[in-house]
Amino acid sequence: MRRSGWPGAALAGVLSAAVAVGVAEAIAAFVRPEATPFVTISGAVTDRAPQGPREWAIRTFGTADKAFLLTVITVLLALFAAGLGVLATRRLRYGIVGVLALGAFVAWTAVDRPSYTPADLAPVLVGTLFGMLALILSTRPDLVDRRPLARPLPGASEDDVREPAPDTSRRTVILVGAAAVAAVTGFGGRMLQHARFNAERSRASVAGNLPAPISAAAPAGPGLIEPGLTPYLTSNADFYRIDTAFTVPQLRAEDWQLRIHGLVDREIRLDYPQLRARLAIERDITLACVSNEVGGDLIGNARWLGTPLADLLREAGIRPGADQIVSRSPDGMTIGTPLREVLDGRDAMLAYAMNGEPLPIKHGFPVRMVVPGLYGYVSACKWIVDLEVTRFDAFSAYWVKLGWARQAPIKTQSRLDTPRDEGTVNAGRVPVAGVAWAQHRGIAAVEIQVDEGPWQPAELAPQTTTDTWRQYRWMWDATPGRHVLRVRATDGTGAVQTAKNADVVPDGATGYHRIGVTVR
Ligand SMILES: Nc1nc2c(c(=O)[nH]1)N[C@H]1C(S)=C(S)[C@@H](COP(=O)(O)O)O[C@H]1N2
Ligand SMILES: [Mo]
Repeated sequence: MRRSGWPGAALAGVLSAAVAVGVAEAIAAFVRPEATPFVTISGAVTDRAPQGPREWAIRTFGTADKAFLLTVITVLLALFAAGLGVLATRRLRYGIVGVLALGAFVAWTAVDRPSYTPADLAPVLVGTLFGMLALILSTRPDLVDRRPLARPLPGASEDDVREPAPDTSRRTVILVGAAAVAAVTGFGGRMLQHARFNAERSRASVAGNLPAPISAAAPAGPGLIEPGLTPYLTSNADFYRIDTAFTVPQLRAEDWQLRIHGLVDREIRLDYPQLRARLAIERDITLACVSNEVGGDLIGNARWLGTPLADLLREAGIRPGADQIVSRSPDGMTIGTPLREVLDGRDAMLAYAMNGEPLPIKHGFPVRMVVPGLYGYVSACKWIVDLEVTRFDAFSAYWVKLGWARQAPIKTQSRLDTPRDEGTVNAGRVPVAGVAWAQHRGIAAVEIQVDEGPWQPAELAPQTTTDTWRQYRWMWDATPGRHVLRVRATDGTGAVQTAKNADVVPDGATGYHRIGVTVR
């Protein structure tokens, strides 16, 4: 055949990769959604990304950091595949070696996942095979040309005869076929994955009869109402989400089991009905992410229903020397929590409901941990299935290995919600309002400073627990011009929030939130 130009060859490479990915998606529907190439590659990259780029991605894309990573992977894969297409057209052997190398790399990312089982290799192996086939067919249609050769003219070589055979149409058919296979297996595989591995029905089936708490969350009153001010309770839909899961783990309540083991006198295994049959408590607890910048919104306050964790651990019998509990989810996350805080009387819980509904799947259905006063990465394991009582010097959890602190109590912080940063307001009485938090110490005071003026005490919403944020409001007599507003809080121990600016790494940001406002 005539070696067609490089755009056609590149397209053939890209479509072959699409076939490989599509077939892998379809096979994963029979293994598990976590075994698709995109998920395993993303996982391997996430686990190895150096702190700098990781921070940059979170800062720049926020909770869209996963979408960003998927885009980068897609673009790189397409470029590599295009190169393979061009290569295969010239030297098929090299193209095949390239496909095998890519397949081997993806297989390695699958094996690299903490939750790896051999079945996870099926999608990449079958996908690679089909991708290779697609590459051969689309770059060298002559190799599968079964038509009898035209009789050579006297003196002409066989090649001369075959060369003019019209095959652009065959090539087009092959490319269109590859695109169709990729689309059908890819989208079909996705749909099948969703149908087979979706916990939504299980979640609906346990929604009707949530246990009544033996001790309810203390009613906090109506809270402060002010346009732009964060409401006291965050709805499930508005609650921030932070996790490393590229496909949200789909655990069904009826399959769920928690194992408590390690440095304990007796192992405990608990299924979902057993968990819900235990004493239930309901608590308002403000969850915060250590990656929350000053003024950021990686924080939310929910009403959690669950069972006290300390009771369960005591039933298991904690052996001397233990100082950490490591919680695990099926996607391989490990979260290390100090035992001391869990046992010190605070409302550490295994939660199964959030704001009156079973936990949303994204927020850990069927069960997650919540510990007031500790950042999420050291306390709030979602989709929890395993609790190991151990020692800090025996095991470092996921984020700790990546350079974050082992111990991470939430730092006292405050945020200005209204007026908006860089907004414009009319001169006169302007409400300045927001939230302040110092979980498990409580908020005793919030003050506002205008320009370099004195700190002014704000009005606080009633507080019934030290474990939540607290709304505040201060009425400002705003005069025309440009002003800078700052806020600071004092916690329940009397300690004033530090003015010192610190980055989120390794154990949470500090500094005062400040905004610029134009008054006209
Ligand atoms: N299984 C699992 N649990 C997890 C995480 C995770 O990546 N995987 N992230 C933690 C972090 S860093 C935070 S801040 C909270 C966020 O909980 P949310 O997504 O429900 O707001 O979950 C924690 N629990
Ligand atoms: Mo977090």
